[in-house]
Amino acid sequence: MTQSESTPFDQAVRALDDFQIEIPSWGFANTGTRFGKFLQPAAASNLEEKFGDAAEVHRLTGATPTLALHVLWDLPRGVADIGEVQALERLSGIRAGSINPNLFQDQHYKFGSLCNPSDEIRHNALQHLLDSIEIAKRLRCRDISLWLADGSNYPGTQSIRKRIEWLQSALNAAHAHLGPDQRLLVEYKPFEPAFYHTDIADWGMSSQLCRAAGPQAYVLVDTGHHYLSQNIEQIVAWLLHLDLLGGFHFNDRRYADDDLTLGSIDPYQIFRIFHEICEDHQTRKSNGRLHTVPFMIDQSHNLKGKIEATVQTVVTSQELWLKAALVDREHLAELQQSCNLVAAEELFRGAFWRDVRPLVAAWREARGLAADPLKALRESGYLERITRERASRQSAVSSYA
Ligand code: RM4
Ligand code: MN
Ligand code: MN
Repeated sequence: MTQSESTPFDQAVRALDDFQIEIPSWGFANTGTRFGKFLQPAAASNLEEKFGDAAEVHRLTGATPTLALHVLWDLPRGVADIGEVQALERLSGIRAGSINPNLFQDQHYKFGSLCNPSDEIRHNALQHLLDSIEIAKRLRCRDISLWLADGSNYPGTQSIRKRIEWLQSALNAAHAHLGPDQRLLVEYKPFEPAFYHTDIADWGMSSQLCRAAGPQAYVLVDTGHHYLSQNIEQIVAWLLHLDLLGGFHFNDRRYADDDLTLGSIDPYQIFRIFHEICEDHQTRKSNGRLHTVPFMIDQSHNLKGKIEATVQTVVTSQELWLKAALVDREHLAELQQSCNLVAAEELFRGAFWRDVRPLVAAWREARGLAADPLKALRESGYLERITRERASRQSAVSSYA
């Protein structure tokens, strides 16, 4: 059956059944800006609470079966904490998702981690990366998501060339430790915390590092990690073309790496990215498990309630995904081929403006989920309960800022 022969509801069911998005454990913890943290009484302050919140989001949305973990924040004792994670997986029904090494918070990373001029610090950083791969292996997690804060603040203060070599040899060594089902995802970011040069500043550098490291290394695209007005969907199209797209960290921003909720500033951008993915799904045969592109959320909910913000994000992503899935790509291809510009743009824009919320609600009801997850969250009493339980024991929790 072609896309035009099935009903919109059938198409919606297929698109939404297929759609999953990974939520981050740090999205439930107290986070802040470099100016400080505002604590929320309902914030999760241990791993059990993070898994509990993740399970609540999954119960409400049906789309978030996995939770991304940050090693230092969630498994501070490394492999020794694996048993606790496994117990929480069983208890909550949520699986551990991508494993994020933390190579940016320890004091000795002041001048970098895998690119630090000190042999000893580079060695320790690599060891942490290898430990993270081991953690992922034992938890049966496919992906290790690597983000480095490495870079420098002033011209002439570091050898950019030497740092490339150090970085490449570390990634090669990490790649050699991957299990056959594992992948190393390499994230890029043009600036912050370093403001002169960042060692993995863009998708070109990340792609090159991945290609040289080996076939199980892929590029991770964090939507907040681009210069303003950069055409992210074009980068996505290129990475798909090169078979190097490893996954996404979704969030939105107005200025820099703002980590605002997905689609809050520019929903059209997420729609355009999803369109590229949908087009790719339709045109290529599956390459097997190693190649499926995971959608992940990387957000910091400083002002909004954390669970509400997460549910809102998941709901928005489902709506934008469905809009993109319903683009009539056969017709669009004809219009593109004949350079019928206005009609092509109107078809594309029309899909974006289409109100798919009734279709998403119908899918939810068909799947036994709440038609309106945010309303269901408010009515569930969950927020009141965790606020009561957690308010008295808000302690310092490790997370960023
Ligand atoms: C970075 C990057 C990473 C995330 C850290 C906390 O900007 O997006 O993915 O782990 O923030
Ligand atoms: Mn990220
Ligand atoms: Mn970021």
